[in-house]
Amino acid sequence: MKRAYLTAGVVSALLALAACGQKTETQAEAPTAPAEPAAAPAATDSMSGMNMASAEPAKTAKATGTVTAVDAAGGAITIDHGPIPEANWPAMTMAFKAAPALTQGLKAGDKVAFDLKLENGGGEVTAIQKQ
Ligand SMILES: [Cu+2]
Repeated sequence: MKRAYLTAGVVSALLALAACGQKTETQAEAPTAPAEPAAAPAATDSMSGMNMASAEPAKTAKATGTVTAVDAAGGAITIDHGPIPEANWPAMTMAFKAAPALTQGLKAGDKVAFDLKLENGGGEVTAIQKQ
């Protein structure tokens, strides 16, 4: 009887240890699981524009430039643009988001005038025409 009692005590102690071990693992995983879905949209966001992160509200601007690349499938156009004071940008070559319908018919070398929606340090072309 005494031995059986001891054995039961050892077994329950081992079970308690095992339960503790499982609990620790679960707790260690818990914080990382919810963090991943939250981090994913942020990473996508910063990749959609240039790495000039800012929390400024959306503004619009008009600019002119020369198309250097069109990525209709990727929804982007790269333009060697003149200064854009609204965005505090000097003249530079950069990629903008652009709906495929807007960039249809445009190709590298085209001189363009375009409207921009500025946000998060990047810009989206909302209208564009050849000059
Ligand atoms: Cu720029």
